[in-house]
Amino acid sequence: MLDRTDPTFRESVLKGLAKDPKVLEPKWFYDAAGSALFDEICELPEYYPTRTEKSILEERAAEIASELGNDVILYEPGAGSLQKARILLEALEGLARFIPSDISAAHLEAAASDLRKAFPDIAIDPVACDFTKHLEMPAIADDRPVTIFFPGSTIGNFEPGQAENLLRRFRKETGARQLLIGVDLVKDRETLVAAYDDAAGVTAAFNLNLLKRINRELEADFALHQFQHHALFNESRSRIEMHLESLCEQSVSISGERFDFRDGERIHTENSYKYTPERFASLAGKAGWVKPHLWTDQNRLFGVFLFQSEEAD
Ligand code: AVI
Repeated sequence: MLDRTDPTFRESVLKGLAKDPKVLEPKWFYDAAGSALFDEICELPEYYPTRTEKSILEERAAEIASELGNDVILYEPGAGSLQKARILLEALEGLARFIPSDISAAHLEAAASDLRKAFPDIAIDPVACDFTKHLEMPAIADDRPVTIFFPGSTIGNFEPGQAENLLRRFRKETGARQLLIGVDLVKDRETLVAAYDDAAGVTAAFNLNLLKRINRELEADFALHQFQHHALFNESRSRIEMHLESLCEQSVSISGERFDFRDGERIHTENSYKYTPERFASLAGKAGWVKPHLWTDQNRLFGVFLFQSEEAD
Protein backbone atom coordinates (compact mmCIF):
# COMPACT_ATOMS: atom_id res chain seq x y z
CA MET A 1 0.00 0.00 0.00
CA LEU A 2 1.15 3.51 -0.79
CA ASP A 3 2.31 5.35 2.34
CA ARG A 4 0.85 8.85 1.88
CA THR A 5 2.09 10.23 5.17
CA ASP A 6 4.25 13.31 4.73
CA PRO A 7 7.72 12.06 5.83
CA THR A 8 8.37 15.36 7.59
CA PHE A 9 5.29 14.78 9.81
CA ARG A 10 6.92 11.81 11.59
CA GLU A 11 10.21 13.65 11.99
CA SER A 12 8.52 16.79 13.32
CA VAL A 13 6.35 14.86 15.83
CA LEU A 14 9.20 12.70 17.18
CA LYS A 15 11.45 15.73 17.51
CA GLY A 16 8.78 17.93 19.11
CA LEU A 17 7.76 15.33 21.70
CA ALA A 18 11.39 14.67 22.64
CA LYS A 19 11.68 18.33 23.74
CA ASP A 20 11.03 19.61 27.23
CA PRO A 21 8.45 21.18 27.23
CA LYS A 22 6.87 19.02 24.52
CA VAL A 23 5.67 20.78 21.36
CA LEU A 24 3.78 19.93 18.17
CA GLU A 25 3.75 22.22 15.14
CA PRO A 26 0.32 23.74 14.39
CA LYS A 27 0.64 23.18 10.65
CA TRP A 28 -0.24 19.50 11.27
CA PHE A 29 -3.73 20.43 12.51
CA TYR A 30 -5.04 20.59 8.97
CA ASP A 31 -5.74 17.06 7.75
CA ALA A 32 -9.24 16.58 6.26
CA ALA A 33 -10.92 16.28 9.69
CA GLY A 34 -8.88 19.18 11.12
CA SER A 35 -9.73 21.44 8.17
CA ALA A 36 -13.44 20.63 8.60
CA LEU A 37 -13.18 21.41 12.33
CA PHE A 38 -11.42 24.68 11.55
CA ASP A 39 -14.30 25.65 9.21
CA GLU A 40 -16.65 24.94 12.13
CA ILE A 41 -14.52 27.10 14.45
CA CYS A 42 -14.91 30.00 12.02
CA GLU A 43 -18.70 29.82 12.48
CA LEU A 44 -18.66 29.68 16.31
CA PRO A 45 -20.26 32.56 18.25
CA GLU A 46 -17.10 32.91 20.39
CA TYR A 47 -14.68 32.93 17.43
CA TYR A 48 -14.98 36.58 16.38
CA PRO A 49 -11.95 36.90 13.97
CA THR A 50 -13.50 35.39 10.81
CA ARG A 51 -16.81 37.22 10.86
CA THR A 52 -15.24 40.50 12.05
CA GLU A 53 -12.67 40.50 9.27
CA LYS A 54 -15.37 39.60 6.75
CA SER A 55 -17.56 42.48 7.90
CA ILE A 56 -14.64 44.94 7.72
CA LEU A 57 -13.84 43.79 4.17
CA GLU A 58 -17.51 44.04 3.16
CA GLU A 59 -18.26 47.36 4.82
CA ARG A 60 -15.05 49.09 3.80
CA ALA A 61 -14.72 47.43 0.39
CA ALA A 62 -15.17 50.62 -1.61
CA GLU A 63 -12.53 52.48 0.43
CA ILE A 64 -10.12 49.56 0.32
CA ALA A 65 -10.66 49.27 -3.43
CA SER A 66 -9.96 52.94 -4.00
CA GLU A 67 -6.72 52.72 -1.97
CA LEU A 68 -5.62 49.60 -3.84
CA GLY A 69 -6.55 50.69 -7.32
CA ASN A 70 -7.76 48.29 -10.01
CA ASP A 71 -4.71 48.06 -12.10
CA VAL A 72 -3.01 45.58 -9.85
CA ILE A 73 -2.38 41.88 -9.64
CA LEU A 74 -3.80 40.49 -6.41
CA TYR A 75 -1.76 37.58 -4.95
CA GLU A 76 -3.10 35.53 -2.04
CA PRO A 77 -0.64 33.13 -0.32
CA GLY A 78 -2.30 30.08 1.31
CA ALA A 79 -5.59 30.96 -0.35
CA GLY A 80 -7.46 27.72 0.57
CA SER A 81 -11.11 27.83 -0.44
CA LEU A 82 -10.93 31.46 -1.68
CA GLN A 83 -13.84 32.65 0.48
CA LYS A 84 -12.25 35.95 1.52
CA ALA A 85 -10.93 36.67 -1.96
CA ARG A 86 -14.48 36.65 -3.30
CA ILE A 87 -15.42 39.64 -1.15
CA LEU A 88 -12.45 41.60 -2.43
CA LEU A 89 -12.86 40.58 -6.07
CA GLU A 90 -16.45 41.79 -5.96
CA ALA A 91 -15.29 45.14 -4.64
CA LEU A 92 -12.35 45.55 -7.00
CA GLU A 93 -14.30 46.20 -10.13
CA GLY A 94 -12.09 45.81 -13.14
CA LEU A 95 -9.30 43.92 -11.36
CA ALA A 96 -7.22 42.30 -14.10
CA ARG A 97 -5.58 39.33 -12.46
CA PHE A 98 -5.81 37.24 -9.30
CA ILE A 99 -3.14 34.72 -8.27
CA PRO A 100 -4.23 32.37 -5.48
CA SER A 101 -1.50 30.11 -4.12
CA ASP A 102 -1.88 27.06 -1.92
CA ILE A 103 0.12 24.02 -0.94
CA SER A 104 -2.61 21.68 -2.25
CA ALA A 105 -2.68 21.92 -6.07
CA ALA A 106 -5.87 19.85 -6.47
CA HIS A 107 -7.83 21.85 -3.89
CA LEU A 108 -6.63 25.09 -5.44
CA GLU A 109 -7.52 24.20 -9.03
CA ALA A 110 -11.06 23.22 -8.00
CA ALA A 111 -11.57 26.48 -6.05
CA ALA A 112 -10.06 28.51 -8.93
CA SER A 113 -12.34 26.99 -11.54
CA ASP A 114 -15.41 27.96 -9.43
CA LEU A 115 -14.01 31.45 -9.12
CA ARG A 116 -13.53 31.77 -12.90
CA LYS A 117 -17.24 31.11 -13.36
CA ALA A 118 -18.14 33.85 -10.89
CA PHE A 119 -15.57 36.36 -12.26
CA PRO A 120 -15.19 35.66 -15.99
CA ASP A 121 -13.40 38.98 -16.62
CA ILE A 122 -10.59 38.38 -14.14
CA ALA A 123 -7.62 36.24 -15.15
CA ILE A 124 -7.25 33.63 -12.40
CA ASP A 125 -3.80 32.03 -12.32
CA PRO A 126 -3.44 29.62 -9.39
CA VAL A 127 0.04 28.56 -8.40
CA ALA A 128 0.84 25.64 -6.06
CA CYS A 129 3.49 26.47 -3.48
CA ASP A 130 4.12 26.41 0.26
CA PHE A 131 4.22 30.08 1.27
CA THR A 132 6.17 29.26 4.44
CA LYS A 133 9.06 28.28 2.14
CA HIS A 134 8.76 30.28 -1.06
CA LEU A 135 6.21 32.33 -3.03
CA GLU A 136 6.11 31.24 -6.64
CA MET A 137 5.02 33.65 -9.40
CA PRO A 138 3.24 32.00 -12.35
CA ALA A 139 4.98 32.38 -15.71
CA ILE A 140 2.90 35.24 -17.11
CA ALA A 141 3.85 38.38 -18.93
CA ASP A 142 2.15 41.05 -16.84
CA ASP A 143 4.13 43.87 -15.31
CA ARG A 144 1.32 45.44 -13.29
CA PRO A 145 2.15 45.97 -9.61
CA VAL A 146 1.40 43.11 -7.24
CA THR A 147 -0.67 43.46 -4.05
CA ILE A 148 -0.33 40.67 -1.50
CA PHE A 149 -3.59 39.73 0.24
CA PHE A 150 -2.99 37.79 3.48
CA PRO A 151 -6.25 37.62 5.47
CA GLY A 152 -7.41 35.44 8.36
CA SER A 153 -4.82 36.59 10.95
CA THR A 154 -2.67 33.67 9.83
CA ILE A 155 0.31 35.93 10.54
CA GLY A 156 -0.52 35.53 14.26
CA ASN A 157 0.44 31.84 14.16
CA PHE A 158 4.08 32.74 13.48
CA GLU A 159 6.59 33.87 16.10
CA PRO A 160 7.13 37.64 15.67
CA GLY A 161 10.63 37.14 14.21
CA GLN A 162 9.31 34.55 11.75
CA ALA A 163 6.39 36.81 10.88
CA GLU A 164 8.81 39.62 10.04
CA ASN A 165 10.89 37.31 7.80
CA LEU A 166 7.76 36.00 6.09
CA LEU A 167 6.50 39.52 5.30
CA ARG A 168 9.95 40.52 4.01
CA ARG A 169 10.01 37.43 1.76
CA PHE A 170 6.52 38.18 0.43
CA ARG A 171 7.83 41.58 -0.72
CA LYS A 172 11.08 40.34 -2.18
CA GLU A 173 9.83 37.18 -3.90
CA THR A 174 6.95 38.88 -5.72
CA GLY A 175 8.20 42.46 -5.98
CA ALA A 176 4.85 43.43 -4.40
CA ARG A 177 4.13 47.12 -3.87
CA GLN A 178 1.27 46.68 -1.38
CA LEU A 179 0.22 44.32 1.39
CA LEU A 180 -3.39 43.94 2.57
CA ILE A 181 -3.32 41.86 5.75
CA GLY A 182 -5.76 40.77 8.48
CA VAL A 183 -4.45 40.97 12.05
CA ASP A 184 -6.15 39.99 15.29
CA LEU A 185 -5.88 42.76 17.89
CA VAL A 186 -5.19 42.57 21.64
CA LYS A 187 -8.34 42.68 23.75
CA ASP A 188 -9.68 41.51 27.11
CA ARG A 189 -8.60 38.09 28.30
CA GLU A 190 -12.14 36.74 28.59
CA THR A 191 -13.03 37.37 24.94
CA LEU A 192 -9.70 35.93 23.81
CA VAL A 193 -9.84 32.75 25.87
CA ALA A 194 -13.49 32.07 24.94
CA ALA A 195 -12.55 32.26 21.25
CA TYR A 196 -10.07 29.41 21.77
CA ASP A 197 -12.08 27.42 24.33
CA ASP A 198 -15.65 27.49 23.02
CA ALA A 199 -18.61 26.12 24.92
CA ALA A 200 -19.44 23.54 22.22
CA GLY A 201 -15.94 22.04 22.46
CA VAL A 202 -15.12 22.42 18.75
CA THR A 203 -11.68 23.94 19.42
CA ALA A 204 -11.00 21.13 21.90
CA ALA A 205 -11.88 18.58 19.20
CA PHE A 206 -9.64 20.49 16.73
CA ASN A 207 -6.70 20.35 19.16
CA LEU A 208 -7.26 16.68 20.10
CA ASN A 209 -7.61 15.74 16.42
CA LEU A 210 -3.85 16.17 16.20
CA LEU A 211 -3.40 13.15 18.49
CA LYS A 212 -5.93 11.19 16.42
CA ARG A 213 -3.91 12.01 13.31
CA ILE A 214 -0.68 10.88 14.97
CA ASN A 215 -2.37 7.61 16.02
CA ARG A 216 -3.61 6.98 12.49
CA GLU A 217 -0.57 8.04 10.47
CA LEU A 218 2.34 7.26 12.79
CA GLU A 219 1.31 3.97 14.46
CA ALA A 220 0.77 5.61 17.82
CA ASP A 221 -1.46 4.77 20.79
CA PHE A 222 -2.51 8.07 22.38
CA ALA A 223 -5.56 7.43 24.61
CA LEU A 224 -7.52 10.53 23.65
CA HIS A 225 -9.67 10.60 26.80
CA GLN A 226 -6.47 10.90 28.85
CA PHE A 227 -5.64 14.31 27.36
CA GLN A 228 -7.53 17.58 27.56
CA HIS A 229 -7.56 20.81 25.59
CA HIS A 230 -6.23 23.87 27.42
CA ALA A 231 -6.19 27.46 26.11
CA LEU A 232 -4.65 30.41 27.96
CA PHE A 233 -3.73 34.02 27.27
CA ASN A 234 -0.04 34.67 27.91
CA GLU A 235 -0.25 38.40 28.47
CA SER A 236 3.46 39.14 28.67
CA ARG A 237 3.96 37.57 25.22
CA SER A 238 0.60 38.80 23.93
CA ARG A 239 -0.43 35.42 22.62
CA ILE A 240 -3.08 32.76 23.04
CA GLU A 241 -1.44 29.40 23.70
CA MET A 242 -3.11 26.07 23.05
CA HIS A 243 -1.92 22.98 24.88
CA LEU A 244 -2.91 19.33 25.30
CA GLU A 245 -2.66 18.34 28.94
CA SER A 246 -2.04 14.81 30.14
CA LEU A 247 -4.66 13.82 32.73
CA CYS A 248 -2.46 11.17 34.36
CA GLU A 249 1.02 9.71 34.34
CA GLN A 250 1.21 7.66 31.15
CA SER A 251 3.40 6.57 28.28
CA VAL A 252 2.65 6.61 24.58
CA SER A 253 4.29 4.71 21.77
CA ILE A 254 4.80 6.49 18.42
CA SER A 255 6.47 4.69 15.49
CA GLY A 256 8.09 2.34 18.00
CA GLU A 257 9.44 5.13 20.26
CA ARG A 258 8.20 5.60 23.81
CA PHE A 259 7.25 8.98 25.30
CA ASP A 260 6.51 9.44 29.00
CA PHE A 261 4.05 12.01 30.30
CA ARG A 262 3.75 13.28 33.87
CA ASP A 263 0.29 13.92 35.30
CA GLY A 264 -0.57 17.48 34.18
CA GLU A 265 2.28 17.69 31.64
CA ARG A 266 1.38 19.71 28.54
CA ILE A 267 2.14 19.54 24.84
CA HIS A 268 2.26 23.07 23.42
CA THR A 269 0.39 22.91 20.09
CA GLU A 270 -0.19 26.51 18.94
CA ASN A 271 0.47 30.20 19.53
CA SER A 272 -1.81 32.87 18.17
CA TYR A 273 -0.22 36.31 18.62
CA LYS A 274 -2.43 39.32 19.23
CA TYR A 275 -1.10 42.75 18.25
CA THR A 276 -1.77 46.38 19.05
CA PRO A 277 -1.93 48.41 15.81
CA GLU A 278 1.33 50.13 16.76
CA ARG A 279 3.18 46.88 17.44
CA PHE A 280 2.05 45.33 14.19
CA ALA A 281 2.96 48.44 12.18
CA SER A 282 6.41 48.35 13.74
CA LEU A 283 6.90 44.64 12.92
CA ALA A 284 5.79 45.22 9.31
CA GLY A 285 8.03 48.28 9.09
CA LYS A 286 11.07 46.14 9.92
CA ALA A 287 10.09 43.92 6.98
CA GLY A 288 9.99 46.92 4.61
CA TRP A 289 6.23 47.59 4.71
CA VAL A 290 5.47 51.21 5.49
CA LYS A 291 2.66 53.83 5.55
CA PRO A 292 0.06 51.70 7.33
CA HIS A 293 -3.62 52.37 6.72
CA LEU A 294 -5.84 50.55 9.23
CA TRP A 295 -9.50 49.63 8.97
CA THR A 296 -11.09 48.17 12.06
CA ASP A 297 -14.52 47.32 13.49
CA GLN A 298 -16.41 49.41 16.06
CA ASN A 299 -15.07 47.35 18.97
CA ARG A 300 -11.51 47.26 17.63
CA LEU A 301 -11.47 43.48 17.72
CA PHE A 302 -9.70 42.97 14.40
CA GLY A 303 -7.59 45.03 12.00
CA VAL A 304 -7.22 45.03 8.23
CA PHE A 305 -4.01 46.88 7.34
CA LEU A 306 -2.84 48.18 3.99
CA PHE A 307 0.92 48.78 3.74
CA GLN A 308 3.13 50.12 0.95
CA SER A 309 6.48 48.64 0.08
CA GLU A 310 9.35 50.91 1.11
CA GLU A 311 10.72 50.44 -2.43
CA ALA A 312 7.62 52.16 -3.82
CA ASP A 313 8.37 55.27 -1.73
C1 AVI B 1 -5.55 29.84 11.45
N1 AVI B 1 -5.41 30.68 12.63
C2 AVI B 1 -5.43 32.10 12.27
C3 AVI B 1 -6.30 30.35 13.75
C4 AVI B 1 -6.05 31.30 14.95
O1 AVI B 1 -7.02 31.92 15.41
O2 AVI B 1 -4.90 31.42 15.38
C5 AVI B 1 -6.13 28.90 14.19
C6 AVI B 1 -7.01 28.52 15.35
N2 AVI B 1 -6.65 27.78 16.36
C7 AVI B 1 -7.66 27.62 17.18
N3 AVI B 1 -8.68 28.29 16.72
C8 AVI B 1 -8.32 28.85 15.56
